[in-house]
Amino acid sequence: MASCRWPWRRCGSWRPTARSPGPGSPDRVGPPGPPSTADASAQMPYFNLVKSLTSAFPNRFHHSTSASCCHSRTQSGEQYSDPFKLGWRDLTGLYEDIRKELLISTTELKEMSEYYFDGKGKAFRPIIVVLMARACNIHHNNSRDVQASQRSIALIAEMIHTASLVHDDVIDDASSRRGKHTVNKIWGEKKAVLAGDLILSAASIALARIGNTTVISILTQVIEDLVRGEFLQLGSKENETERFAHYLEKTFKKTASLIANSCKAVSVLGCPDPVVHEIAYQYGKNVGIAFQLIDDVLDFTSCSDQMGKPTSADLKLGLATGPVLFACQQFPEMNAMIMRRFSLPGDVDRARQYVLQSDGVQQTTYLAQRYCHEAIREISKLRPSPERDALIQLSEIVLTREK
Ligand code: GRG
Repeated sequence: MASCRWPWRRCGSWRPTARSPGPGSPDRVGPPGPPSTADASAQMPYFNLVKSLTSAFPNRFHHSTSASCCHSRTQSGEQYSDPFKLGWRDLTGLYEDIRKELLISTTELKEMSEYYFDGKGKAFRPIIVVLMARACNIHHNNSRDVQASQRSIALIAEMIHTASLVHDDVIDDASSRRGKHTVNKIWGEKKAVLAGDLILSAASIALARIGNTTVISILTQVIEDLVRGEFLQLGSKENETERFAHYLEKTFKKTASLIANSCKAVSVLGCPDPVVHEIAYQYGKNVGIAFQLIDDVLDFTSCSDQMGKPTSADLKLGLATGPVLFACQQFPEMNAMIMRRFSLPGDVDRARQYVLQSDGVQQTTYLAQRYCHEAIREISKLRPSPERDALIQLSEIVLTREK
């Protein structure tokens, strides 16, 4: 079961040092609504933004709520100690059902497109989606059932995610993922691109079958965001202020948009109230950004065995993520390395040392905590339910995960 594959650690909360910048506002990243959040944060000097926000948050941040400390109890009275068990009840047969969507006669293409649907992923997105579906249904009319269309969104989210991983590994020339060889390493780049396309097309067919044009447009926005996010990652900004806004926009588009919009899609299917759609979207957006920030931290703090892929991978790809951007505040000599995308011999090792000597890891973790705090604030607006509490608990797990 997915829950067993989710190691997480307990960690203390972090507070920023006086000289450390905090985050941009969680609300400043990603759509919806004008002004475009990324544009807004780009226009505003980042560090002023940080100053104003730092004062809006308590200095010592800890987001434990009574709800998040409790075990979730379902209607049957059964107690769940983790949200994965609660969510997994609606996901039995997830991977078999995805493989059915991928019905393809060509043996090789079938093998390639099914390769990652082996139950080894965390299934983080499907879990969030079904929990959100139940939380919205209960909020709306106390319905305890997940609709078939809502469950389909969980499958579609995992399929879009997987298609993007397959393509991402081609772009990055990655050799391993989830502890095994990547599709591109086994079958070559050209076939890997086609396998990713095929998974995406199967997801599109499943989406069209739901037959709700609002939901179709919500989830196709994700595909545009994924592509734009990947494109943003290919570029870099010289100006330090713009650099952080660029990083957060990339983070929203590459990682958070899928979670935010999948949450919104199930809320639309379960409840007619736009206020609930916005809560679902904001929860997904903030958890998604926190998830990626922690992913960026783990690239520095975890070992490759644990992650199932090489670590320090971002530096090797020339990417300056949160820990580097914060470290650069303490060690401005990192600027030149960032600009040349760590391309000189020794750059990757030196940058890594700077990051580990700085408080970049802690600052990024603190930033992630603040996004999670925002996610909890949003989801707490829904009527209480075990699923709502599980979503609160899930945001804590995002912060303490080890892979
Ligand atoms: C094919 C739609 C499409 C897009 C092409 C390549 C690309 C544009 C986008 C890449 C987006 C991408 C792969 C972002 C990485 C997001 C991320 C944090 C992945 C890791 O997620 P986990 O840890 O992975 O949930 P598991 O293995 O558990 O599923």
